[in-house]
Amino acid sequence: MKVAIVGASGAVGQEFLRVLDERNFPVDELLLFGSSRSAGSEYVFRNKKIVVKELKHNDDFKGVDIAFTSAGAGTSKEFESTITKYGAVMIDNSSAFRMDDDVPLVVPEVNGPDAKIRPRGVIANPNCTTIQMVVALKAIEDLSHIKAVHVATYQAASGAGASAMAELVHQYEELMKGDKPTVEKFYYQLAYNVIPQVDVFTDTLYTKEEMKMYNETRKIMHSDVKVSAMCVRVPVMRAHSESIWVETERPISVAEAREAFSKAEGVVLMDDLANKIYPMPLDIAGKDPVYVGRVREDLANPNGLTFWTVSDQIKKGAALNAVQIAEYLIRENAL
Ligand code: 2RA
Repeated sequence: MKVAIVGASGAVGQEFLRVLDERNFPVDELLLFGSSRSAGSEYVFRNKKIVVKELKHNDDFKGVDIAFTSAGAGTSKEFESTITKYGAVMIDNSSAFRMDDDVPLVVPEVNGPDAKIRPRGVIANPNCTTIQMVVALKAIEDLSHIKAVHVATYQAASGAGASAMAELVHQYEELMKGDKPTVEKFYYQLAYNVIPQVDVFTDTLYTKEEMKMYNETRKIMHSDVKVSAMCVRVPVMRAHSESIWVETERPISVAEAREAFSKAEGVVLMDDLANKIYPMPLDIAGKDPVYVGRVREDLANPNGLTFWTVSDQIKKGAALNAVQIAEYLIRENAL
C-alpha cells in the first residue's frame, strides 16, 4: 500500500505515524507532506527516515492508494483534486467536506458501509467530539431509537493542535514565574480556567463546534435525533470527556445499558462506583477505545439515561478513526 500523510508535522499527523505502526498497517511506501514551513523536516517510520515534502499542485499523488489529510479545511479544499485525481482515496480529518452529500462521514463502528459510496474519492473523518459520542450512542440506539441528546463536553487542549498543547504548558510556567500568560491559541487563559466557547458562534447562538455535534451525529447515524451541545475547553492535555443525556423511545434500564456498552464495538465500560472506577482523561490519554462510565437513570426524564464518556481526541477523535476507515476498506476489499 502506498500511503500519504498530509499535515505530517501536526499533532494528528504525528499520531498517524504512531497509529499506522502500532496497528501494523500494510505500508509499502509512506510519503509525508506539509506546508513550506514543515517541508524538509525528517521523521522516522519503521526505522526509515522520511523527509516531508512541500504539498504542491503536481503529480506527487500518482500511485498513492490512501491519503490521510489533516492540514486544515482550506488546504483540503484547495488540494482535493490534486490528491484524488489519480485514484487515491482521501480520508480527510478537516471539516471541509463533512456535510457534503457526496462525501460519506464515517465512524466504522457505526456506519462503516457508508465509506464504500464515495463519488469524489473523499471520505470525511468526523469531528472528535462527535466520534466518541456516536460510538457510545450506537450501543443505545440498537436497543431503542434515541430521540434527543443533551451533551456537555470537556475538551482538551489537543483539539486546538500541538501548539495549543504547548501554550497550555507554557501558561502554567509563566504563571509560576509571576508573568502574564501568553494567549494565542485559545480565546482566554486556559490554565486554571474553563472556557465555554470552542470555535466561533453561529446564528443559532450555538458555536460551530456545537452545531457539528448536531449535524454530524444525524448524518452518521442516519437519524432524526436532536442534539443540544454545550462545548467547553478545559485545561486537560489530550483526551476529551463528555456528559451525555439521551432520551429514547422506550425506557432503557441501567442494567440493559451497561450490558449494551460492555458488548459494543469500540467501547470499554469502566463503571464500578464502589471502587471509584470511572474514566478520566489523565488515564485514557493514549488509549484507543471510547470509555463509558457513570451510567445511570436520568432523574429528570422517565425515558432518559445519562452517562460519561472519555476518549483520546488525537487517537479515536482523529488519526485512529481515519486509519480504522482505511482498515475497513481493505477488509471489505473496497479501496
Ligand atoms: C477541538 N473539536 O477540540 C476540535 C478539534 N477538532 O477544538
